[in-house]
Amino acid sequence: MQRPGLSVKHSEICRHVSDEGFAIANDLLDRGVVSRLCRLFESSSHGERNLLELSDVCDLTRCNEVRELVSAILGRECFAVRAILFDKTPETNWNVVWHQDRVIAVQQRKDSYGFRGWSMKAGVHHVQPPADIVGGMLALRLHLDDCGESNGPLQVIPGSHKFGFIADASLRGWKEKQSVTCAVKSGDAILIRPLLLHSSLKSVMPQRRRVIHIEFASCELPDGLQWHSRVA
Ligand SMILES: O=C(O)CCC(=O)C(=O)O
Repeated sequence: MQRPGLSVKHSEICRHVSDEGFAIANDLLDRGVVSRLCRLFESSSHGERNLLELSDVCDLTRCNEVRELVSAILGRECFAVRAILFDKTPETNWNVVWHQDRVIAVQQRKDSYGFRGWSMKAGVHHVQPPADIVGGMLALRLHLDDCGESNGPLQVIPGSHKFGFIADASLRGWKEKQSVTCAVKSGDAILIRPLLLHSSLKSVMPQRRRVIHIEFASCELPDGLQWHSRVA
């Protein structure tokens, strides 16, 4: 049954994210917004971290199209916590092996039960929280360039987000399951639960593949830990 206040399109996306762990939202961003963002990231090479320090990216997390979509899944109280640009260019091209996104960015290191594997990335503390915290999050991948079969698209294993942290020893079995290739156009978005197993191939096209990857959460962290960024 459709939740009250949700469009049919949003309720279908919610259902797909809940059952399969991902969904594609076609034409989420209009051409003008995409062109502005392409100009902003014209000279980036392989990627950039800490994008929530840029006002254009904060504005993007707050625009109606993004807010309505993300809050249909996480609720009205959700906020953006981390944003990264991924780019593949003819000069900087790579594949990403099957993995789950397990770490979050926090303001300070504080010991708390179930938080482990502390590291620093681009001057920011990162840590793996308990699986229910990262499992409750949502990533929105906004595509600035077309990303078909030959331009390093995201591949996912539907349903794998429901199994918490998947041990390396079980990965082999998962990799034998049917994966889905998420081919998208410029302006489309892919929503994924961070615990969904995903990978991507090298691009075999002499063309850029810019993706703004934004993570959203809707819960507080325990024991005085604070999300590194919080854009609501
Ligand atoms: O955009 C990609 O190719 C996947 C990147 C990714 O999932 C990651 O680095 O965690």
